[in-house]
Amino acid sequence: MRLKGKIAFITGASAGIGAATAMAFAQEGARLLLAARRAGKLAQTASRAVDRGAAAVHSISLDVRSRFAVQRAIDELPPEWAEIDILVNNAGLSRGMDKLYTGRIEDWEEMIDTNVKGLLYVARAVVPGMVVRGRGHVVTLGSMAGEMVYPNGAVYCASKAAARTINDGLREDLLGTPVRVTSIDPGLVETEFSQIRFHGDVEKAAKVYKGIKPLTGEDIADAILWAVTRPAHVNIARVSLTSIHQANTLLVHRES
Ligand code: 8X3
Repeated sequence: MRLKGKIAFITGASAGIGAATAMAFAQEGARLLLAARRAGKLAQTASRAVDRGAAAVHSISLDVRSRFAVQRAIDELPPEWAEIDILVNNAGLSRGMDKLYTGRIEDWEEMIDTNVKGLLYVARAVVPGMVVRGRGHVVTLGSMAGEMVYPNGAVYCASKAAARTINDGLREDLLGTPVRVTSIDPGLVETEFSQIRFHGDVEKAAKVYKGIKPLTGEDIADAILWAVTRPAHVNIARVSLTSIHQANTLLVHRES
């Protein structure tokens, strides 16, 4: 029960890493503030989190791309939910795998609006309260893609490089406060990620993980839980993790 009494706000909580983090935190007795666009899926995550032991769950249907919706969601939290201890700034996605000079501009907008601007809007709405209360931890979901660009992925990789810089800048700007800032930077994780990238093409998505044992959402949730349960004076700046079958974004070993 290492998160007993703590309020954790998780964006993109309806599936994947967000939902797995909700479960990991639930098992530690956290109070979960869960946000996602898909209300139906979010309700399922919420009910599973209650079964796993969450002290309480409050769900918000939210698209982080809307600056005003994000601010309103935070401003209108019931008082018993307002004092967020942990923010898992997780909502993000990839769209398309194309050469930069032929890419769909709609895909770019969606990635940049979610992975960069959405990340900023949520941090901007939540962090001031942490500073005032003198406690808090911000976890940003970065990616190995933010460390090394791969062909046909320039815009996604750029959005994750931006997340990395934003996370580092936030840590600098919070120096002198007790608020901690961590980036979790995974390689290949098998979630809905590739299906969303390929606009629902399940076969194409499956090929991404063919012949490897990819990381799971639970593996990432485990790293997040570790980072947020260190002693208060320990700030984990970055956790970079891959499957044993991946060395970096360009080098993957596939069993045939
Ligand atoms: C996810 C990692 O390599 O599939 O951010 O882009 S990768």
